Amino acid sequence: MLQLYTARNSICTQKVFLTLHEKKLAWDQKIIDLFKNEQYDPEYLKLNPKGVVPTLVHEGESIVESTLICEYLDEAFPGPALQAATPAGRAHMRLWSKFIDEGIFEATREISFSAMFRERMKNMTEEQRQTRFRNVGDPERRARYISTYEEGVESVYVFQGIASYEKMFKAMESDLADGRTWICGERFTLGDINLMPFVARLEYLDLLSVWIADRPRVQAWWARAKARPSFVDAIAGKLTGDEMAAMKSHGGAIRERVAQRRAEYLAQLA
Ligand SMILES: N[C@@H](CCC(=O)N[C@@H](CS)C(=O)NCC(=O)O)C(=O)O
Repeated sequence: MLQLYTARNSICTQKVFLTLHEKKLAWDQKIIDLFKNEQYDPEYLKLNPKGVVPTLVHEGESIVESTLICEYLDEAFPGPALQAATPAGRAHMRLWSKFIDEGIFEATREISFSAMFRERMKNMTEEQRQTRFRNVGDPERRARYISTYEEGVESVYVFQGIASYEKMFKAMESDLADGRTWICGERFTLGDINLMPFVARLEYLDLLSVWIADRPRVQAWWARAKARPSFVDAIAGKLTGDEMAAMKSHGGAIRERVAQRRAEYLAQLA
């Protein structure tokens, strides 16, 4: 049996859930409470030395990194092929994974954090907060964390995140311009799966239209993506009404400023 370590509302794990549903696989899951620092438990660190979720354990092997887990599941199990059919197609598909792993994941973390988790951290004691900052081993990640906690949407990291999303949606609109159904062509692939949770997060934060109001092809792709049964099973159906309402109200509170910062970025390019 596949064993998946996850956390509530973990965006990286949503990619894995989508893949599991598309491949029609069964799994057992163990919830890691990130707010209780369970990701730093020495036993868990043996499985995932970075102390993050998700982690997949299959036949005694621990597989980490959500993009790699999704590729592993597609290759290790039968069911619909979720990778492009040709080497060139797969290289193109992995460019979308790289977009996510090398920019959009951080962008989403900063934007979500500035909207929501920051508020939650304000309710911690100073000691709890400092423990949380200290536990983030990587100094670069810690600096981001502290900046976004202290400055919220004014943090330079949030600005970089807003710019990363602008580049991503621009590239999507351009690739979809030839009328293709999915991001890599007519086959639904891990390229689409990689994008979906991140687009969903912006939608739940009531921020998506800041980037896609004037991008009809992305809008049409998104309507197709969220109509897939796997989206409902893996993402929408797993969120409670309270979680949805919290995301909408926290995101809505920074929406105007996010739109202004996007305009500032576009003005810099002009
Ligand atoms: N590149 C990793 C990122 C994993 C990651 O950062 N996961 C977040 C949840 S989506 C996490 O576990 N954060 C815990 C922490 O930063 O303490 C992947 O795609 O698996």
